[in-house]
Amino acid sequence: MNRRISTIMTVAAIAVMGGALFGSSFTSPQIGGTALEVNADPLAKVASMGGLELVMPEAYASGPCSDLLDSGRPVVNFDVTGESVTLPSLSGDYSAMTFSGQIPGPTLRVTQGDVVHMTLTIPADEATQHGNDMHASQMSAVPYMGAVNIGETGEYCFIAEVPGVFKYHCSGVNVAAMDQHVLSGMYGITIVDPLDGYKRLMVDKTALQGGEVVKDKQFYDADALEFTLQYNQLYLTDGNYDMGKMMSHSTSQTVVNGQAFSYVPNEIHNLLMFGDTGKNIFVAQPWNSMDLKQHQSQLLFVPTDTHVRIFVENQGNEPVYWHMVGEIVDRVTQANRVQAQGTETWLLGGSQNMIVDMVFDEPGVYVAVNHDYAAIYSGAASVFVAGLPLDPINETATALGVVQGAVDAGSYAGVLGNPHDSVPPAGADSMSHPALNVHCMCTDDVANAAIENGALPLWEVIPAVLAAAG
Ligand SMILES: [Cu+2]
Repeated sequence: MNRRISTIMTVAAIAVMGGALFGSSFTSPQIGGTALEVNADPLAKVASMGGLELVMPEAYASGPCSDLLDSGRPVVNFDVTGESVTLPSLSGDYSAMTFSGQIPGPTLRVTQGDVVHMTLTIPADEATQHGNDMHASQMSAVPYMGAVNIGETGEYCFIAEVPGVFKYHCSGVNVAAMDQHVLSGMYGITIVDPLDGYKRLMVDKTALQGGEVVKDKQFYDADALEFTLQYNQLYLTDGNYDMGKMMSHSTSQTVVNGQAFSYVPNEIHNLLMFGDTGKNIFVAQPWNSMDLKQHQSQLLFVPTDTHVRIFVENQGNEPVYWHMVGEIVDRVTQANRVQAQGTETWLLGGSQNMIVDMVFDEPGVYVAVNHDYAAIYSGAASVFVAGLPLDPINETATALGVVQGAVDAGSYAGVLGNPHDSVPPAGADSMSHPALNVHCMCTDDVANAAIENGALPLWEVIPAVLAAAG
């Protein structure tokens, strides 16, 4: 049974129990009376728990791992840690909670039918227990889910039966403070690729034929250049999670892949465009400095006339009205079933996902937004540059002798790479990116691991290139 249904049944069971005790006069103030000897204000208790308090008979039972690991299906191991760390935000450093030192947590990618073997380790010096609720699974919350004790490792296994994008998130301390843990950064996605691969993409076009306008549908192979965008909110007061702001939906910052304005120009692009690090080329560039290293904002680069696939998840508390300024979304897919084609905007509620397929027709600068103005102005603006539209950069790149890489790639990713945290692990239908640069809302350890895996630390590479060019 799905664990959300199981939670609903828990609520139903409480209601039935209350009804039996109080008959038709059952009201919530009576629950708070002495008869049940529970918290005087159940709603306050639910609020302080961050959800419903479930009774966990065994802390993190092993689940069906013993059966599934030997089932003959492919097994994909997914090992994460639960770690509280300090990370930067627009309003200064804040107390973040992470899976494996990064926000979002690592992206898990499997093929439909694979067995996922998840382990969650809580380091001995961590301040709190954590859990992991993976929406790609279909298991009861009890007994397989629960808080993992400090200094211990929990595990569970499941078959990824349904293709698509699925959130995973910390379940707090047996649901207590779950809101704090998730909204402080403990979330990520599982991508379950369809067993028979992704569908080819049809794009509506017209053509002139003998003076008449006729339909001219364009088809693109399933292979695509892929990105992930995950939306959430930060609710902060003095660098700490503020539950009151969450309850009143008073967003402090809207984050995309863990950072407000994560994919906008920085001083590198200022320099390439204007020869001046201080001349901003976008309305909001809060992450300009090379000193910010992996936290410096970066741009997303794509060639034109290329199938682009974006895995989008709303991890947060507010709706996401997903729109690409300057383009039309050619297709929206959920669970490998097409939901829309040729749509301007698509709405994702909390814990909802989609796969966007689109082709950028013309060279230019496009902005993926949550078309809620409060969200745009608080961080949900992610800049895609399609093709090679920025002549000054082309000239600078030519002068530096690096333009050929961009021309070959059809995008500036051939010179600067794409931010590594926006690119999912490769699947069967993935096009490879020409290069990746190091960008993440993550610790230095995570950034260093990305460098070891070949991603470019632009805060070192660019000054070196410029110094070499004199
Ligand atoms: Cu947690």
